[in-house]
Amino acid sequence: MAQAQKIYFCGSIRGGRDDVHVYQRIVHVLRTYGTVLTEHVTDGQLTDTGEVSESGDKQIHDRDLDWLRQSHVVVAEVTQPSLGVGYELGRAKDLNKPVLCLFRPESGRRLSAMIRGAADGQRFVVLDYTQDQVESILNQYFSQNKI
Ligand code: 6K6
Repeated sequence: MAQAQKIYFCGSIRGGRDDVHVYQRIVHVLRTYGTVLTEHVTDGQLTDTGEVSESGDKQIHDRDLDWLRQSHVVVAEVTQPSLGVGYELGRAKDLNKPVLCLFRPESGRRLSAMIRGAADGQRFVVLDYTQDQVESILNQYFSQNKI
């Protein structure tokens, strides 16, 4: 797979940072498939206030949307509910980007109907998984989808 492929990874920041270790594991695998534009989402120093940032919110929003437009594929960890991730997924769907959403039912949560209900099994895919399946699920997705 070409390293030139640009991957936009989404994960909760102000929605809560409990799953940052899962984001790190996912992004570690994604790096083998291309360039991850949003590595900052895995920053272990970043709290749910986003205090590490010196950028204003408008700059964050505009830069992220620019990256989203440039991306070839969007991968989102959606277990921890996040307004920002939901917004990114809606924009990605409108841009007709290939989207993979990953949800862990073992969290005890139920995924929003607006995300699960958006799945079409092709362009917008929602998969339930456990952490030990990260590698196999991503390998399968990227080998089946010639993005
Ligand atoms: C600096 C270093 C790390 O984070 C920052 C500043 N904050 C953000 N920087 C970049 N992207 C952000 C930031 N805050 C939210 N986002 C985007 O929204 C990310 O792409 C995430 O996928 C998503 C998280 O949204 P919230 O609502 O959980 O914050």
